[in-house]
Amino acid sequence: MAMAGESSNNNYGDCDGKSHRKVGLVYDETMCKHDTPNGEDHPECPDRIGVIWEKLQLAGVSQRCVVFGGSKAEDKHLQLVHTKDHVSVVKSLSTKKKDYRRNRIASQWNSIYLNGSSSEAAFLAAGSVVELAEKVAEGELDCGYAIVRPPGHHAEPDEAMGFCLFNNVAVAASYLLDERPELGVKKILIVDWDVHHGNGTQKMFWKDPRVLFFSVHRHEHGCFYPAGDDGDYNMVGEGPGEGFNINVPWEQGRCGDADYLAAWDHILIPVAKEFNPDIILLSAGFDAAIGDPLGGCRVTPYGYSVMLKKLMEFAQGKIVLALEGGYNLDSIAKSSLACVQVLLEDKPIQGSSEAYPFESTWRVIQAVRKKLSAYWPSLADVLSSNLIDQKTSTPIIVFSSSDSETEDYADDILDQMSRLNIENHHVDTVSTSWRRDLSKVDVWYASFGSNMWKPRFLCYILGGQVEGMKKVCVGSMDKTPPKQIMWESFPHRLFFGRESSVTWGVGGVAFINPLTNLNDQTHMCLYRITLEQFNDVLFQENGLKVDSDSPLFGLDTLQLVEKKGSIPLASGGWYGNIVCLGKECDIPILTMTCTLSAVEKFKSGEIPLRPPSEAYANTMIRGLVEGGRLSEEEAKAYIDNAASKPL
Ligand code: X5A
Ligand code: ZN
Repeated sequence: MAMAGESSNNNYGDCDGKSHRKVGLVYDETMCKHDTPNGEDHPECPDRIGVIWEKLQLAGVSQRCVVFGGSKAEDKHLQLVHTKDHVSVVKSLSTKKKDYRRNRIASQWNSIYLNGSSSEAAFLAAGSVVELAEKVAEGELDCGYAIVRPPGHHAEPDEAMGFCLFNNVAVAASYLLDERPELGVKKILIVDWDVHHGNGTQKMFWKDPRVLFFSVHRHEHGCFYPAGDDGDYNMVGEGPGEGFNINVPWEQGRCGDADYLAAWDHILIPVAKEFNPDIILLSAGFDAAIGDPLGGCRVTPYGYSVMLKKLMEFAQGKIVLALEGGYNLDSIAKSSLACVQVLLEDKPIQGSSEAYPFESTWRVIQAVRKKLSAYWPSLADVLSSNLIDQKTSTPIIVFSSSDSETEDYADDILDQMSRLNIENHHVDTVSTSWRRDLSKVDVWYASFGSNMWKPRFLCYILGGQVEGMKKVCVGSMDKTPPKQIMWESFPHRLFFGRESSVTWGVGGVAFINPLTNLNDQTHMCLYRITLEQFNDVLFQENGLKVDSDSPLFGLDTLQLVEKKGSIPLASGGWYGNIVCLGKECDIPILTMTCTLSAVEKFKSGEIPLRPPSEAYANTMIRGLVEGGRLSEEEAKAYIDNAASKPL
């Protein structure tokens, strides 16, 4: 099979001397031609693979991989898992001259559209996964990612379904086992983290102990697509394949990193150790990603990278990702990039997620472990109550996530916030219900000073004080810890000023200039909290009480700051100026600093610039180091630099 792409694309050896893994990528524009017959919008759209490819190129990672164009699957390989009939029906689509003939075929299947290029794309998608899996199995590549469409995991032996025509991953698995015995692949682990159950793959290996199929999916007791009992945890396989089919069926939406990683740590990873696969094929749908319009779950790029990294400990890292679903273009591009960076092993994984699994998640995990412990002894232990006590109970749903039946993509949070704003306006003016309203909106609070150290920030949420603080915090009314934590850098100037503060005593505290300056970069730790909690942080930062009748910063002000970039509030405190630094996952990133007029006073010397006290600097250093952002030396140098440069 021919190598496609620019010849410069095979320089997988690094110029800086660091060796990283030989990672294969398949991308072929031809697969963009599969589209709806009349150009109607559809979530499984041609741009999906294009945006992923573009992201990998812009990030400079595709250039460090071995890139292949697609290759078409052979009929006999497709027939390892599909009926002869199904293969020939899909093949025949290309010769049909009229749309209505294809539409007739499409209408006999569930959730399928077809055009004149669907057949070619389907053969390419399957063939590309086969080719990539073959190269990884042979050792020519260490691992790889096939950026293909149409997806595959819903496709059953004799029918297309759920946007899938051929079961790409299943074809590749059977090819390795049945057609290439000399490669020595005897056991394959298929992991399916697409938000939907991989019903097709499950069926194809139902009685086959050579393939361990693991699918984690939103199930909702059989109400989520593809509805029914197939995705239930009781479905463990049959005959010689009994015990080699594992379903983790979420009872609810909104599952995120914590839920998925709990399934990894307490089900998949122990079983993978026992099974000891020769290669892993990953049905890598990204529709459980935060922001996905169909999935309604919340896995972050960081979550995907940790899940992938954990799988790379098996089969000497031989792993092949094949794209399945994923319908938010931004989310799938970012998640894909995070995964390829893990495949390249070129830097430690950045980020953290702080939320706990849902109560329902522990219930599901316990049920799965109990059912499967008959086949996998490592699942037999009862999980400790300390562990399962770490949970988040289900919050009130405001931004309801869509599901398969409604397929409503109107999850534009801003849009919803402006609606909220209108609906709640008169309520706010006649009562003090601001807390209830603002508790329904999430923001990222970006901290650049002592709050970068999580235990110090948690004083503002849970109450209390940490080493070096001279004052106790009361905490916020809603004591839920941040739902997520993330690090980013922003083009603002960090500086330290004031003679002393109540909390830290003598020495300057951190500010940023509200104006952007592309020559400066300030590290910030982002906490995902509610707008209600943000107000409580703001109250405490500015020495005010949290039992106020009105918020300092409400939905109207949020809209304004998103437009204007920064707005001073009537708090009179040092941190009463709110700055909007942008958005992440459609959620605004806010920070608090001094006003522009205060910056002028720092510049003129009317208020002194002062380096921070040792206790304050140490708190910042702990934040930067424990958050994985900088080494201790780098953190010290970063603070020294900010404290010594004139404004
Ligand atoms: C591959 C994939 C989803 C089908 C949903 C149909 N299919 N409502 O994510
Ligand atoms: Zn899906």
